[in-house]
Amino acid sequence: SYGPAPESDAEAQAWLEKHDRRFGNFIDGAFTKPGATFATRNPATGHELAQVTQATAEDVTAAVAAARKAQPKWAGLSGHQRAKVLYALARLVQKHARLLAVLETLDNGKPIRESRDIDVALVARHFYYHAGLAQLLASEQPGMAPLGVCGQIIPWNFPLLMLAWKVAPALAAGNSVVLKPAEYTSLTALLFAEISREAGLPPGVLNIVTGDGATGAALVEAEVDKIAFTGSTEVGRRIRTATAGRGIALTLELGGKSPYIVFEDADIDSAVEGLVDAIWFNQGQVCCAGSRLLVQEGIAERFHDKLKRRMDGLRLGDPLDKCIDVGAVVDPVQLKTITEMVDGNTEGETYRAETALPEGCFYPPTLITGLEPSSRLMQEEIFGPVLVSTTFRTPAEAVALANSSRYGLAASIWSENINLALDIAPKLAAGVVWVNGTNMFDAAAGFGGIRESGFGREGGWEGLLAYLEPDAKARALKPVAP
Ligand code: TXE
Repeated sequence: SYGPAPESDAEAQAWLEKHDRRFGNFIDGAFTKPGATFATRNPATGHELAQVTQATAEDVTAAVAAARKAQPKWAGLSGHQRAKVLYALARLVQKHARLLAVLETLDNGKPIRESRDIDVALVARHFYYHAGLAQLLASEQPGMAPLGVCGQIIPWNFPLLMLAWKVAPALAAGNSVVLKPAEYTSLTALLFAEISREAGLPPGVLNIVTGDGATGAALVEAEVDKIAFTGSTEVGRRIRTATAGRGIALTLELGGKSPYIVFEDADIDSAVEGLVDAIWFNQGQVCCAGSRLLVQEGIAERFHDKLKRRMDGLRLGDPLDKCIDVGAVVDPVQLKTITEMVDGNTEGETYRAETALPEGCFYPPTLITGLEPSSRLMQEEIFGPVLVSTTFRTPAEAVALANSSRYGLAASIWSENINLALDIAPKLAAGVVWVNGTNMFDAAAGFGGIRESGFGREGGWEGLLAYLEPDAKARALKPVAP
């Protein structure tokens, strides 16, 4: 490894210094004075990056009031006028791409190669795409109206990308937003707030409140018209209960244990390489990670051997190093959860990659073979760089195994026989199915799950419709706060 250039994060450090490494909330177009704060750290080194405000229920109320005040004027703009701002946001994300990517990597621990080439690139794509939809809205969906104020709660695995998935369609449709980033990773959302000002987004249309689950719970209780949540199934369940009966819109994108099915006629090298993306991309902290390998019996041994050799070649280390394949796990709490789940398992055989393991918040790429389908690690989301594996004999058995999960987010099928793949795909209980591929996303394709992976779609027209009311008249009848 060549290691990161020494000046690689100078721009990010300068940005943090500009804010005295203390951040307030972003409400009505300006940063508020920091309140009680907590530290956000670089998980690769343990260093504190900045202090971030723990937003109170009063802060949340103020943010919602600002959003309420700003929303009618924003909705009153033509789609073309809103598109101009969304295009400006997309262009400014590209202009500040390097700073956004480095800050994301510092705060989250993901390899810079990923934040630079995947996260930030997809964020820009998302705003470009939704700028286009904003322009089409009146002609394609006449009579539809925005919901009003949207509360959005996002996780820490793709901090900026999850912001884009939620903010872009909400704004395109004429809603205003109060967004709460995850407590481990607030920094890129705060930088994005600054960028939104530069793009000319009117004050109050986008507000950011930072804090932990208590801030999230306060947002769920606030006078919002919709909650959009991505995170754990457990918190999703709580939010569903809390919003039930209030008549507000809700979308939930929750956990997963997505099957990665390899048939014996698959191109084995490609399927092995695909697994590197499926489970070691972002340290396996991906809701749709291909975390459950189902491999046909006849090739299982050969496949596992090849996979182990590939695992040994993965390089762990400083996420700012462009040669690194696997970065740091987001936080010591998450590392402890992964460690306890793997150490608590007594079944099957555990293989840890023979690769140098840096000190700190790192976990080695791990493969556990020979597990019973009903075992805990086969059923529960680990949300780390740990792949579990079992074998099947027939296509029917593969489908049964794939579907024996409480989740239903994504699935991958690997076979050189397209008839087999197309026969299996519709039988899988999953919101997204990839054939000879994995983790492929686009702003134009709706993404979301079934079963305990949640409901609602993000991306495409479906994702935009989740931010619109079918009948504009219904909206007009709703009481609007002064
Ligand atoms: O998630 P939480 P955590 C899964 C994954 C992971 C586990 C725990 O298995 O190991 O969840 O991660 C906010 N009301 N996923 O604890 O708590 C919280 O502040 C309102 C899968 O970090 O669900 C953060 O902003 N909001 C997942 C967001 O919810 C609340 C991504 C997610 O945090 C809240 C992340 C409450 N009561 C974790 N409590 C995916 N599907 O991608 C917390 N929050």
